[in-house]
Amino acid sequence: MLENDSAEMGGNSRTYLTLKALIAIIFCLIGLQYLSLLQVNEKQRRPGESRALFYFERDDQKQNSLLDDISEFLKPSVSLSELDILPLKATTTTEKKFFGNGTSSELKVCPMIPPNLHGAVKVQTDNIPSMEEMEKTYSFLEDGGRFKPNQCIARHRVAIIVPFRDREEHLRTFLFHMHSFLPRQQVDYGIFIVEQDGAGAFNRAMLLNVGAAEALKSYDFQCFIFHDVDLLPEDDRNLYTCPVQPRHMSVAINNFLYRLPYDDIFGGVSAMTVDQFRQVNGFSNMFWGWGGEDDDMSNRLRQKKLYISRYPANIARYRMLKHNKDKANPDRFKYLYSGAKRIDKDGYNSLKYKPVKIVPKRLFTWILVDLPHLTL
Ligand SMILES: [Mn+2]
Repeated sequence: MLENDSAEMGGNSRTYLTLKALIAIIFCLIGLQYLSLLQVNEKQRRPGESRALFYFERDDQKQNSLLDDISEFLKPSVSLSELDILPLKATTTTEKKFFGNGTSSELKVCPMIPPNLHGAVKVQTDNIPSMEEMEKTYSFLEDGGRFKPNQCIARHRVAIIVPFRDREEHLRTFLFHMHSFLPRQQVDYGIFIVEQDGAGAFNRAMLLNVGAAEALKSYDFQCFIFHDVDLLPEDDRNLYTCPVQPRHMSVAINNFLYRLPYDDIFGGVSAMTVDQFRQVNGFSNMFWGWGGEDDDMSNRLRQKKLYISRYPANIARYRMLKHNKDKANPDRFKYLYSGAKRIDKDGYNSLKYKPVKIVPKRLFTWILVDLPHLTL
């Protein structure tokens, strides 16, 4: 009897202990989830504090003191004037110093980490100046929306390729933001706005192929950043440099609650070197209407043993501009599933198009193009 009792007792206290352990584990998990939420919401940090932090560094001090993180929310928010978006006045004076004696041969390669980053930056979406006003504001640009730093030799030559149609206001907002955002990163860049002529179904992927082809005709770019016109980066540590592996950049978008919708996503904003782009034969030309083309690229990357890389979600943050939903392409799944068979014959090597206009404007290179429906 006694033995039985004690065995029962032991059994009971064991279940009781397991129960306690389970409850403890659940609380731990809730705690961890809460901490990770705090990290995603880090944008409220003051920009000055994050200046020296780079995307691959851990902000250890921040990790250590959770209270610091919380106190950020209690402080009054930063005034907009503190986040000056135009540091270029200062650079023009150093430019004179450099080119005063007529030689640029003493220029050194730019530092790996651009020295004048702000961290979180202001994203202005209303009261955007007209194109003419912006041309004055950004008079340091060269024709074609080209920029290169003049204190050093840029490490990256980047073509920003933007598919476009009927979004004049978005375009102005985009240009206004990007030409203040990118020069601080000391990249040698150009912005290519590739506009589809006519009112037929939009073909984003083919416009990206056209942009890549035209960009390479104009300059020795090392990589492309394929960029939707309605996405604006919110943190300048999100470097628009050439990636080692293809980089998906629009990781955390406000409209998606700053969370990655799915793992293989490659749409929105993404960077590839010219080599990687050639390796996968560019984008498919078969996706007419909304959707599918970015997932097809994702499949192409996997097929050619390339990997999608990403910056952390607290840095790769974007604001999406509001617009009406486009009509989805009902055939997109059909082409998506048969993509593997087409990779070598449908893409950059089969691209045909009629350029209607190619105009190097001050703020961007405008490529107006008539897209034919290609058959294989
Ligand atoms: Mn959009």
